[in-house]
Amino acid sequence: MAQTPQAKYRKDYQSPSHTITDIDLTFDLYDNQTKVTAVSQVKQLKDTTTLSLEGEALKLESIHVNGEVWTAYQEVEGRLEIHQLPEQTELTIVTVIDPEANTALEGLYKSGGAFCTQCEAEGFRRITYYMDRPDVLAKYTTKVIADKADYPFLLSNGNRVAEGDLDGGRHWVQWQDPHPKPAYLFALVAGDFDVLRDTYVTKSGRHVDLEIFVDKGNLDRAPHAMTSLINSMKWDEERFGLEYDLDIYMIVAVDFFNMGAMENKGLNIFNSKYVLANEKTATDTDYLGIEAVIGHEYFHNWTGNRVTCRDWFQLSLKEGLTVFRDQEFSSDLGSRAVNRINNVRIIRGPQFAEDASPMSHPIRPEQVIEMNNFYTLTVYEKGSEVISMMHTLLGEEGFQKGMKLYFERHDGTAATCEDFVSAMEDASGVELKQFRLWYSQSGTPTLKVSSVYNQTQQTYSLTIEQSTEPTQDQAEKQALHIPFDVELYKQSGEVIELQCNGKPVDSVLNITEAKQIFVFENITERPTPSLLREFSAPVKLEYDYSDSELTFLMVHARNEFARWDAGQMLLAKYIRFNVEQVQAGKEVELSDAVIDAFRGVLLSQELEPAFIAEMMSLPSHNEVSGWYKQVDVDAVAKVLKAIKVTLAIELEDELSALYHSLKQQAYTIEHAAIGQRSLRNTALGYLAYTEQGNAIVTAQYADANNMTDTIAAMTAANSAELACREHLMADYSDKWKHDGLVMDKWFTLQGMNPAENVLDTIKQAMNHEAFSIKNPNRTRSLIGSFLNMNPVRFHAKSGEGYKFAGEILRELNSSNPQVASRLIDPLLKFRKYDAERQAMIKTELETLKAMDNLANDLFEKVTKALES
Ligand code: B3K
Ligand code: ZN
Repeated sequence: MAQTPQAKYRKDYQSPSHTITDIDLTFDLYDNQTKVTAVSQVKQLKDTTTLSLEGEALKLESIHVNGEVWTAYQEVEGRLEIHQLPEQTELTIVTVIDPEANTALEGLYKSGGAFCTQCEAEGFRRITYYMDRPDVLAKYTTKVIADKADYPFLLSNGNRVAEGDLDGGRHWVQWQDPHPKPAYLFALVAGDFDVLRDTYVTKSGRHVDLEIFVDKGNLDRAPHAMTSLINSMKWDEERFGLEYDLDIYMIVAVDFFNMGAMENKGLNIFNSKYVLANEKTATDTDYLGIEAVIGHEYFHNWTGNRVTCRDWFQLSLKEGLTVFRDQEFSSDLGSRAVNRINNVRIIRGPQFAEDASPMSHPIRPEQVIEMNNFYTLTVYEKGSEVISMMHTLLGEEGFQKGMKLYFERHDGTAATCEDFVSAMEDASGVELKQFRLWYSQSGTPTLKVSSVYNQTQQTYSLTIEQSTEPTQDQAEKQALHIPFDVELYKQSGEVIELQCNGKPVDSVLNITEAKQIFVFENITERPTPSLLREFSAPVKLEYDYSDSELTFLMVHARNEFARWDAGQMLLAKYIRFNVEQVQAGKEVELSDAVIDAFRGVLLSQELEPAFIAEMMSLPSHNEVSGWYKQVDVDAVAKVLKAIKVTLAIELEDELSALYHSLKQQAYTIEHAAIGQRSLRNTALGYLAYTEQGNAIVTAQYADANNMTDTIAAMTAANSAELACREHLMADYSDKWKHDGLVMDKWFTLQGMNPAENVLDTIKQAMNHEAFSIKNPNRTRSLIGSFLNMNPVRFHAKSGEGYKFAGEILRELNSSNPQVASRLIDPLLKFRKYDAERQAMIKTELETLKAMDNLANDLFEKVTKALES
């Protein structure tokens, strides 16, 4: 490696020496030689005449200062230093870049036939030399020049202000964005598209043109994205009082994109996965994902764009808050319980795993080598949980007051997490001093709870102890302020009014110390406690529930989340117990009471189908793995499968009846219909393990009139290794081989295939005409699913899974380090496996570390893992 990459520290933040108030950009687009002219108005802020600009992979053509050729500059690794600069300057820099060679998909690159950009976090420096930091906010004017036939649409941020034709078949369009913004929100697109158009009138009467650009021929897959956008705009007005602030909102769908989507001001660029959907090509999950991501990017217009981040350590300021907002949006539009369950699954599974990994970091990281490595579940999802806890502590009214004050104080500026918490505190009067620790402390807290019922005194006490284990980045942990939501139930199912010291108390207890005892009075019988309701804090709960208490809560808890959670705790007890059984060479056992409890769920007349489906879903292998310091991959898989098979066989009649009763005629994406399909397909997933499995799955595949049912059949065939699997896979590939996005579902199933020879199948799939390792969606589908969702085969004792991962990572390190860096995560947790596996994974990590062109992205993760 050329130079050991250096970490940056949050504590070292320095405000900028200069600022740029306006920038005028001209792009003369060519595949390999795009000329970028940047004319910046630079203003000196501190006592230095040297301006330091970031830049990577740029060819510098010229520098002018106030129109004169400038020679007082120096190009150093990753930067350009311009000396002797006057206090107020017009700085003109011309650079040349090569979009076609840009396989990292950061900066300006080509996706299929179109030019597009991705500048967050630090991609603008691959376009021109600039103060590429979020606290420099400038007004942008952008002129895009390109061939008119190939690129009829030339787009950038803001409003279109001028256009014209040029000689040689070229044309130009000029855009102006009135809102000052940091460079990471800059965007440019040039291409030929089909456009779906609509309009939205904001509550104050502004007419907004809505335009969604998709590849030619895909117009019939854009309406759901448009509906989602309109719903988002309306929801943000109604729930948060926030209105859109430009006359046009554009979304462009591209096939080559490193993540989900990007909130560039007025010109969102999306991974086509989060735009394109119709019933033939997309599953219900895809539809809901599109709604959530369209919402997320739209909500960033206020939480991210109008108020941006002072520095990248503050990323959760915009991401945690915007995830919270998109989750509220999805919950207001659909089922709150189902949304909560799915979000909690992410926290308890992969987020807790991240906390326990070498990459552990607080939601506001203290040190970073490669910023792209910190777009994590911790910053996003745990960040959202932290916002959600504030919402719990302040209530909706207090929280909205806080948001209002936050915008009053910080609109148009770059702010910090501290600014946000202060606004919440000042507006509501709720003290958040200790609460702030959630921003600086990493790791997952554990709440150990025990209870005592005193019949004579009629009291019930809960003793709550909190602790957080040391993490790799932070040895010492302190007590956090944890909102702990509790309810007590009588045997009749009646909720007991909580009362302490003679006064009624709220169900949300404030845990602030290492150990606290809460004594509830007037408790006339031994109650059943419902603890950590709604998952009121991102913590692990330990309480010694009996089976009968859990089956009681599954029926009587008055909120759905608590019912589901009780079911999960019951399953968890049996999974843990059976893992030990299997390790001792014994058979997997499930009690009749457990089977009956799930029978009761299936037969329930009052529960929503979507919710029953969630109740019936077992925790994933990954989630279960997280319960152990050292995980026995094969034993966990064996237990999960055995429980599934046992429930399938024991409940076959009920599952069958449900399955047949839930058949729908026409496809609609109304929430009730989605819920019914979800339950029917959950039943199918079980039935696949019974004798009728092959027949019922084959029939569903043949009859399906929508992608949800098709994929459910294929998934069931895949997991249960049914005889029909090969035929279904071949038929699907035949039908969809020309459509990469639709083929991603097929690639995912190939990666997850439990068969012993899965690696051969995967290597064959890499030669499929729809596959390209250059396309992040394809790579994530095929390779990512193998690494993350096929634990038994990936961790095969032979070590071939690890070797394969190593090869792919070495290749991606050169072509697309961001994608490589996402893929490597399962390898970082190598300490969780037995000595032999550890050694084999370590070899792969060491081979990577020894590469001389190792990208910062992988360098940061590999070195942390090897230090663990
Ligand atoms: N802000 C972008 C993520 C950028 C990731 C950069 N590696 C999308 C989002 O969170 O909305
Ligand atoms: Zn975001």
